[in-house]
Parts: sequence; structure tokens; C-alpha cells
Amino acid sequence: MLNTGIRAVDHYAPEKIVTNDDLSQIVDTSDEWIYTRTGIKQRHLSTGEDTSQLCIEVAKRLLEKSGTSPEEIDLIIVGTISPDYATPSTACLVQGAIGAVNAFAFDISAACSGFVYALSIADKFIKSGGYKKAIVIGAETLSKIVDWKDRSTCVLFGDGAGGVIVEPVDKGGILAEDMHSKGEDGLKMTGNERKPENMLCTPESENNPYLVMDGRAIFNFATKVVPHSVNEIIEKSGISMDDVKYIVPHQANSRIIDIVARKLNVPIEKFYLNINEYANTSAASIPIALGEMSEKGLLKKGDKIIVTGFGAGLTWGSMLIEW
Ligand code: 4VN
Repeated sequence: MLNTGIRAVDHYAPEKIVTNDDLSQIVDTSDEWIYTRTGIKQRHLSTGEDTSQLCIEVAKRLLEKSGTSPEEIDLIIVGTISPDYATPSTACLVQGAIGAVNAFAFDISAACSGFVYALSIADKFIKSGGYKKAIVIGAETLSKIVDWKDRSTCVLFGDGAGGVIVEPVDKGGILAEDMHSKGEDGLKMTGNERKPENMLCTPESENNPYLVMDGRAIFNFATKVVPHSVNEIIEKSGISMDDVKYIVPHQANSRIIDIVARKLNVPIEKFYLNINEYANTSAASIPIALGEMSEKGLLKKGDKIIVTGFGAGLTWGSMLIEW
């Protein structure tokens, strides 16, 4: 059977960097507090670029890198929870900007699992045989939905985007996946609430437009489901952990990754971590990591990696990818 392979990967983040010390000027926090609890040293923040602009930069780089012309693209999917608009979708804005006139385009909402969910969807379109080239992007401008007065959340998040071009391959590519949601705990992390309000009804309480989370609950959820999901991938695909060169987790919090590594009995060196530089960029964190790894020459043909996303929804998903 035909597989879906990654043809090119790239990433882009706003140039402006805000350090923990910079943040301690606007909220009661410190570099020591943030770094010891999360592994974060700094984040890239938008100085006006919106999510679609981050995506467009990634898409242009992907076309350039892979020598693909925009007319060849059949499908564009963007995973994001911070789109420019509810409509048009971020993916349609990308399509228009790059001139991918033959593509169809849509966004998906799966928070920190957004890139893995979007890649899973693209994989099925490619496997159907009817579509040859897809652009899959994870992108966020979380800085526009965090509460800059709330020191428990504003220190955690950053802006950025990353993505891939996928196409059919005979061998390798996406070899296994494990996808889940748990909507019953969905309200443990919310953002951009909009209650019905019209001539017939007025909301009983105000909308909360910000990103809010029950940190402890999400932390516990992640340390429980991620090791399980990674083990599922190993079992389903019949490989051993020794065959896996890197595990590329959603960059939520380095302490969560430490616990996941310990539970899996995998050395922490097998995990690619860059949360120190970008903080938590939700759907963008995995493709930004892949982009950096590719740049550093860490991903060679035939290497097997596991990507694992987890977060609001609640959602989680893992994939085994042979490069
Ligand atoms: C997945 C996770 C998180 C997350 C949850 C908790 C948390 C990140 C709570 C304890 C706090 C430090 C921060 Cl696991 C977020 C997302 C959303 O992308 C997804 N940090 N923390 C402390 O006091 O130690």
C-alpha cells in the first residue's frame, strides 16, 4: 500500500524575543520561577503578524525548499486555535496568498494536537489516491488570546508556525498512528468563549476571551496519556524503542517531558526539546521542532521518529514517521 511521506519541513517564528526577565517587568514572576517549573527561557512574540502571515511564510519556504509550484498543491490544512478569523479559514488565506489555485483548504481545531490531527487527516487524503501533494501547518499567535495580567498562564505561551509538504511514497513515511479525544474533560482548558447573545437572550455571565487552564489537571492528564500513547505506537508497529531515533513531543512543559521519559524508561536525550527558546506554541510546537531538527541534520533518510501531541479538547495523538 501507498504511504504518506514528508517531502519538506520548515518553520517560522516572529523575530522579536521576549525573555523571562522582560516578563517579570509586567507581571509578578521571575526567570527562576518560570525556568524551574517549565524549562522556558524566552518566547517569540508577534509584533503585529497574525497567524495567517506566519503560515504563509512557512508555506512559501516549503514550496521553495521542495521545488514545488503552488498549482501542484491539492490540499492545505492548518491546525490552529488562534486563527485570524472564524471565517475565512487560515488555510484559505494561505491558499490565496501562495496562489495554490488547485487546492482545497480548511482549518482544524485540536489545540496542541492540531498538527498531529491535521497530518493524520492529510495522510488519509493522500492514501485515498486522489490527492498528491498536501501542505500541513501548525500555527499560533497565542499572544493574542493569553491574559497578560495572569502570571500563571502568560509566561507559558509563545507564537510561531511550522509545517510540512506530504506526498505519496512507496516506503517509509507515516507508519502508525494513535489518535484520541476526551471531551468530557474539555472545560479544563478553554479559550475565546462566545456564548449566544441576540435579541432573545443575554448571557448569564461574561464570556472569558482568554486561554484558561486547570494546570494541575492538564499536567496530570498529559503525564498519564502520553506514555500510554507512545507505547501504543510501539506495539502497533511492532518495532522496539531502540529503533526510534527521536521522540518529538508537544513542547508543553519540560517537567512533563521529564516525567514522560521516566515513565517510558527512555533516556531524556531521545526527546527533542526546544521549549527553552519558544515556550509553548500549541499546534506549532511539533513542526517547529521538526524544522529545527531537519536544519541541524538530525533527521536522515530511514530514521524513525515518534511525534506526540496533547492538550486542550482534551486531545492527544501520536505517530510513527520514517523520514
Ligand atoms: C499540555 C500541557 C500544558 C501544561 C499544563 C500545566 C502546566 C503546561 C502547571 C503547573 C505549573 C507550571 C505549568 Cl501538559 C499545557 C498545554 C497547552 O499547550 C498542553 N504547564 N503547568 C507549576 O506551578 O509548576
